[in-house]
Amino acid sequence: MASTTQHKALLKWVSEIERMCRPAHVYWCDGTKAEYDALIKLTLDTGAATRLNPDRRPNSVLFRSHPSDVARVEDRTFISTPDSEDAGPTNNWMDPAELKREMAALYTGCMAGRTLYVIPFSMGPIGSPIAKVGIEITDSPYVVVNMHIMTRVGQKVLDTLGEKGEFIPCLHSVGAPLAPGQKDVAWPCAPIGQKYISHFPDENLIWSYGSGYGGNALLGKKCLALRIASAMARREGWMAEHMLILRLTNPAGRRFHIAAAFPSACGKTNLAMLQPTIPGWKCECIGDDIAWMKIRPDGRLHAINPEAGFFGVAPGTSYKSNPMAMKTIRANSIFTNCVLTDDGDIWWEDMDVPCTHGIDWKGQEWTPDMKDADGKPIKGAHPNARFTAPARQCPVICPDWEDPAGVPIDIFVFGGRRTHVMPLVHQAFDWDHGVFMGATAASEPTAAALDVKVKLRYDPMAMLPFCGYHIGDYWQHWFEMGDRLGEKAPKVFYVNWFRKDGKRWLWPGFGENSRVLKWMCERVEGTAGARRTPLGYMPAPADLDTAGLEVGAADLETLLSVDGNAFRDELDELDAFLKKVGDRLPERMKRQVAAYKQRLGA
Ligand code: OXD
Ligand code: MN
Repeated sequence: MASTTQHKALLKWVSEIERMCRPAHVYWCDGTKAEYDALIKLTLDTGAATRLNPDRRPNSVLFRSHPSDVARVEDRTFISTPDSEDAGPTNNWMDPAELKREMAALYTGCMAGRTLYVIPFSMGPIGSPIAKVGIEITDSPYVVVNMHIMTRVGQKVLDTLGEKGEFIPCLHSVGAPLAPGQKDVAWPCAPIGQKYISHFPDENLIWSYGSGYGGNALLGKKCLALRIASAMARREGWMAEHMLILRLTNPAGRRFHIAAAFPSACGKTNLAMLQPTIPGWKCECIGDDIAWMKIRPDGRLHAINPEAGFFGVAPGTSYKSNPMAMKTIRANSIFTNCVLTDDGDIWWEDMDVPCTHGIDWKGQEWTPDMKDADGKPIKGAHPNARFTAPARQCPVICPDWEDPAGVPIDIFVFGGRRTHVMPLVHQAFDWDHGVFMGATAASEPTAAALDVKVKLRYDPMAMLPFCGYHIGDYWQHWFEMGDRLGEKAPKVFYVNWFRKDGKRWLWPGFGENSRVLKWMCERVEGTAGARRTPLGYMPAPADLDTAGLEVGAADLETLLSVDGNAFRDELDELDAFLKKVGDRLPERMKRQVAAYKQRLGA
């Protein structure tokens, strides 16, 4: 399609990029179903995608990525501010002029033989006071179809933009130009050293090159909705967080809105679609990954989900762990790096259904008994295999999930994956303590990032790979938001669903997590008991609703107690982490650390 906009700055930017990238064609996306269908057909015709059996998985396809392009590349992700100090110690920094020079050289002619797609998209319901418009330019049809699901794409966005509206330019190329007559490969991408996921927060600009996968390429998600948005949010006085949003309704009909931050692949999608096991409680999903929150005239913090779909980690998703996700992906979905079964459906590890033979994510014949040279089982699906599915297909999507005004947040939850030490749940004494809890959240690494080799990584507010500016300034922003919210600030909690004793899980997780959420809601109402510990308020076993729960008393005691020695042993690591923040470590954070050490008797 040709352009239908009169927005001069947008037309100028697109023609500049066209001159630099030299595509064979330019196509403006209109966001229609016909366009989606035509692009899916194109990927099927070129062999990039496989159509799944329509009787098993209607209107759905499977892609296999290149084995070098399977996850976000944190080593190749840059926050490029004029002053290196402003990117802070948790981001890779490059000088903007130098980075642009290097990348422009790569971008020059990089779309030869390909189509340049212009994708107008809205993060957030179109017209919401919290929403933002982005324009992604990409040479990947895979990106276009995924953006159709993950964001609101099309003419309506251009109409909202008018002739002068503000947009965030997002440039993406897979970095694989085609010479005349050269046949394309199924998953074009550039070698790892040529991949760049670059952000210029001072200009609200994103340049991504060389990868076609997930957060590296669907630029509305991590790049815009977290890295660029977090920097904008600080400037403009709101919050862009790596948080799911859910509504919990108690038997009396009172609603609680919870926003929860966990590092990638720690069960956010499962929690977002939780099915409570306790009678009378109802849970509805608003978002599974990102929350944009503003203080509204009622003085409370209101959240929207800027996305329109789920880009979820597939392995581990099953009718047991997340029945609502399984129902969401029954049709109209895109799968990446899953097993193709003999009956033309998809499969992955821990799906809880048998698969005796299929084609694995690398396109090879696969059976579950296959072993690698070291005798380890060969996985059929990549651990970071994904599904992309429209949020509206989720059976428990909240009727208000697209309310432009958002929902008022009562509770913030932080957490991570820790098989030892960290108890099931604790509550912050106050807002500043909650900021400290979020800032020092830690997790064992997962498969969502390629290049994380440490045993335990501190992941402040689950934003370590996503905060678009100095982490010390980010914490200061959190403290200041608390000052503005005062008594209306959400109450802050910390959870860990992942405690183990040897190979045995101490806590059953999934739907049973509703018991922990119930305690939180009762704390907000002031009806549940708690004991004071060095970590914060914690439920005694009797404070938690354990009716019908199959967890032994000894395990519950372990889950709900604090091993002071274990926490004291971690203080050196904590100090080393905080030291890296340098002189932008807020005074209020220092006070929290001192108070924490005193409570531990260290
Ligand atoms: C994601 C991630 O894809 O956090 O949501 O990596
Ligand atoms: Mn995420």
